[in-house]
Parts: sequence; structure tokens; C-alpha cells
Amino acid sequence: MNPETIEKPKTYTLGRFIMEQERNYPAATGEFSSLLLDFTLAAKIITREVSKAGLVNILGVTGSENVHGEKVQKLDVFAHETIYKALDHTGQLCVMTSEEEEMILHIPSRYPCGKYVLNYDPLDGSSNIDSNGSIGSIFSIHRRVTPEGRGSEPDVLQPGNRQVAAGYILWGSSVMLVFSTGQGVHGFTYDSSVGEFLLSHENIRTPERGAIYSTNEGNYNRWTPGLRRYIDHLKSEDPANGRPYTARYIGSLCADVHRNLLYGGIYLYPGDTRNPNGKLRLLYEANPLSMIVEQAGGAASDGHTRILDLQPTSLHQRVPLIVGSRLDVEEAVRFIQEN
Ligand code: AHM
Ligand code: MG
Repeated sequence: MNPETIEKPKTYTLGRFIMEQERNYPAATGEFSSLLLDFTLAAKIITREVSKAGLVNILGVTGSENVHGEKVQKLDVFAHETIYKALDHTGQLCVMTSEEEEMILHIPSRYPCGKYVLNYDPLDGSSNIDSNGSIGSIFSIHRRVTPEGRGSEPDVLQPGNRQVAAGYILWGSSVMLVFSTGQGVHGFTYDSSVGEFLLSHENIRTPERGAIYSTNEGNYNRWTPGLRRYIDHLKSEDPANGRPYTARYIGSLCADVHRNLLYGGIYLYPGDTRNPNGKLRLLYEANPLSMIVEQAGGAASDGHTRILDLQPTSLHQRVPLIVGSRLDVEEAVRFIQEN
């Protein structure tokens, strides 16, 4: 039997996947791979807390607010600290930023500084925690651009097209890791009985066009006329062209984008009269998810510019996000630009 044709075993772990990918790149030092594995250690620890969140009294707010003036829930803080601590000592990173912290996070001086940068949203969609809804952790990795020192803002404020990897952990009906290092998108499902992420979705491709739209339509009256016309268009009767679309919105970015990634569709968090740049953050949410969706064959735009080509100017900058199946995003952009 030709070994090349042997099907992957059911227990194809993330570690094995990374090791075999590395073999294709003889120059790879392995540093980057260990960074990804360290991130999954944090994910496993967070999984433990998420799954017992209803049992122990970990739910609720800490009484403090994050830099966006929103209530911080305990699991957010736990996830933020767990990820930082899983990665601060590894020697792979020179600096981190988190959606939960106003300033950049330096590596403690007792540890060596590495050549990578991590931007992360420790627990996105946290308003879903109390109702047992889906939540996610999102990460974005860059190579540092400063030649030396302990890392600074230029390392963090790089456009998304320079990400060397991005991904998310989704806590849904099962726990999944979805990531890309620029060679497609791969999904791993967590098997808690063996404590491993196992390959479940190899080389995810998103349909060119979908039939689902996901947006907070409660903001409809605050949207631009072009955007309102686009959503009206999706709801109009035209079975020959697949309309009306189906509306699906959990209000948890990873879950909404993940569903549309698999089935095809479009997610929109546009600007509106109250918040011209929408709600989502370029560094922690829009960039990593746009890389994933583009790597799967989809597209992502702020209505005018490709998300990944935007030059970030501040750590917590918000950006309108339109992401999903390529033809759907292109159509949405046409409507938005007509206004
Ligand atoms: P968060 O970072 O405070 O959790 O907010 C981000 C979340 C996304 O997961 C989700 O897509 C969006 O906010 C939902 O916002 P809204 O409730 O306005 O629809
Ligand atoms: Mg978030």
C-alpha cells in the first residue's frame, strides 16, 4: 500500500499535525510550533473553567470595567491571565496585547524575549456566558519588526496582511481550535478524554456564496441607506437566486463566523450613526478572523478597504467588519458604496 494514500488516523493530534507540517519547511526552527502548542495549553485550562462555570461561583462581574467601559466578567479575567502566563516565559514572544488591557503587555524581564508578537481577545462574546451560549478566544501572531529590545507599539500595530498565524478557540457544542499559518485553515476538536485537540476539519474551504446573513439587525435604523438596502435585498423573494437568505445571529463573533465559514454566508458588524466604526476591534477580532476566512477562500472588508490592508493606528481601534463568502462580501460592498 502506498503510504501517501493512507487515511489519517482518528487520533491525528495537533502536535503531530504541526510536526508533519514542519517537515515540509526544513528551515523551520520549531519556535513557532511550540508557541501554538503553548496557546492550546492555555485553551485547555480555560476549557476546564468554562465547563465548570455554572458549577462554581465563577460567573458574574468583578465589579471593574475594561478599557472600553464594559463590565468585565470573571472568566474574561481568568482567560486573559491564563493566556498571558502560558506564554510569558517561553522565550518566543517579545510583547503581547489583550483586548482586556489598555496598554501593551511586556514579557517579565526575568524571561528571554523572542521574535513573535501576540494580540489576543481572551474571551469574546462574554455576554453569552451566563446563558451558556458560545464564546471564543481569538489570537493573532506577527513577527516583531523592531530589531531589539523588549518590544513596543510598532511590533503590535502591524497590518493584518503581515500576520504569520491567526485562529480561534470556539467553546460551542464541542471545543474547537481553528487556525491558519497561511497554508489553509484547519480545525481541531478537543477530546477531553485524552486531553488533545484532534484533527477534525482539514483544509476548510468556505463556499463562494452562502445563504445566511448574520448581523445585529436591531441597529437597522442607524445604518446607512446602502446597507439597509443590502439587507432588504437579502430578504427579498427571489428563489432562483437563493433569496431570501436565512438570518442567524448568536452575538458571539467566533460562533457566527465559524458557522458561516462552514456553511457559507456573511457576517456584518458595520458602523452606524452612534458608532461610525462599529464595535469590533481591528487587532483582536477583525484581523485574525479575516485571515482565517480569506485563507478558506472568503473575503473581509470594512466596506471600502480589505481588512487585512488596514494600517492600525491604536491598540483598541474599532473597525466595521464585513466578512464571509467572497461573492456575498463583494455584493455587500457594492451596496454600501452606492449608499
Ligand atoms: P466583546 O468583545 O465585548 O465580547 O464584544 C464582541 C461581541 C462579538 O462577539 C459579537 O459579534 C458582538 O460583540 C455582538 O455585539 P452586539 O451585541 O452589539 O450584537
Ligand atoms: Mg471581543
